[in-house]
Amino acid sequence: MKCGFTAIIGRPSAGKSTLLNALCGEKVAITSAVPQTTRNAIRGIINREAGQIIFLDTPGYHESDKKLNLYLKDVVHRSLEDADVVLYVIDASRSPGREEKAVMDLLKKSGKSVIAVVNKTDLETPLITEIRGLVQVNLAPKALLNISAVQGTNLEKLILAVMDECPEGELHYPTDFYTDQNPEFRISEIIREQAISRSEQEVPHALYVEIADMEFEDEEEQSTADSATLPAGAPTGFLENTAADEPPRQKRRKLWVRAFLVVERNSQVGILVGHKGAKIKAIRIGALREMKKIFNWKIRLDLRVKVNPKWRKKDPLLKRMLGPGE
Ligand SMILES: Nc1nc2c(ncn2[C@@H]2O[C@H](COP(=O)(O)OP(=O)(O)O)[C@@H](O)[C@H]2O)c(=O)[nH]1
Ligand SMILES: [Mg+2]
Repeated sequence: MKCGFTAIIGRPSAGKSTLLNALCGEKVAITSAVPQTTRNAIRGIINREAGQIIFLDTPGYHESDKKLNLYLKDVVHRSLEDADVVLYVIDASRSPGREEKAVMDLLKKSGKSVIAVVNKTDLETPLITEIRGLVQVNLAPKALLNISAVQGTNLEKLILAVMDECPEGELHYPTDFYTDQNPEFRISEIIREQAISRSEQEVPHALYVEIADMEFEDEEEQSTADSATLPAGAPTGFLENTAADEPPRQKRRKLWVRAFLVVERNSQVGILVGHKGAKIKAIRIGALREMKKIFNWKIRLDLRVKVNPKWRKKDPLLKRMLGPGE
C-alpha cells in the first residue's frame, strides 16, 4: 500500500482549504474570501484502493515580519518538512509576480516531489498559459494540472498523481477516517468561519475562538458530567457525521458548548455583537447549522465576545494555538 503526507502549499486565497475539503468530500478546513484565515496545519485524509494520502492544509505563504505571520510561516515550514509530497496550488485569477516566485523558490529548496495545480480554471482567466510556463521552468513538477476546487474538475487525476509520489508503507489511519482533528478544534474553527464571514475590515484577523467548556449529556438519561466530559484532545477522526447509521430518536447525545469570540479591542466587541445582538445571534445560528452537518449530536451553543488586548503579540498564546515558533 501507498501512504504519504502531502503538504498543500500556496499563496493566501489560492484555494488550498477549498481544495482540501473537495478532496476529502467533507468540510475539514474553513474557507473564506478573506485571505489568511487558515492558521494551523489541518489534516484531511483520503483513501483509495492504492493507499492513503494525508493532506496537510497550511496557512497561505506570504512574506511579512509580524509576529502572527512569522508563526504562520513556521507552520508552513514544519508542514513542508513533514511532507513526503507537496501539492502546490496556484491561483489562475491572480498575476503570479514576486510572491509566487518566492513560493516556488521555497519548494525547490525543500527538494520534495511537487505536484502543481493551477486552480480556479473555471474562471477561464487569460493567465493560465503564463502560469503553467512559469511553473514548468522554475519547478519542473512531477505533474502540472489545471483544476477547479469549486467545480471538482480533475481532482481524481490529482489524487492519482499525488498517490504515485507517495512512499510504500502501512496506513496511518483507519480507512474510514477523513480527519484527525478533535471535535473541540473543529467546533472552534466553524465558529471562527461564521464570525469571519459576518465581519469585515480588521476583525477577521483580530479574532480567535476559545472553547471554555464542552460537556456531553444524554437527552433522556442524564449522565454525570464527569463521565460524559470529552477528554481534551480526544483522538477522533470522527465518523460522527454518519447520521443515517444511528437509530432514530434514541438518546441522541447532547453536547453543550460554551465559547468565546476573542478580539483585540473593545470597538471590535460591538461589531461582533451587532445591533441588539443580531450579529452574534447570526454567528451562533450559522455555526450550529454547520455543526449539524458534521456531528450527530444535539448541540447547544452559548457564545459570547471578550477582549484579549494585543493577543497577536503574545508568544505563549500563539504557541498554544499554532505550536512552537521559530
Ligand atoms: N472560482 C473559484 N473560486 C475558488 C476556487 N477555489 C477556491 N475559490 C475561492 O477562493 C477563495 C479562497 O479560498 P480558500 O480555500 O479559503 O483559500 P486558501 O487561503 O488558499 O485556503 C474563496 O472565496 C473560495 O471560494 C475555484 O476552484 N474556483
Ligand atoms: Mg486556507
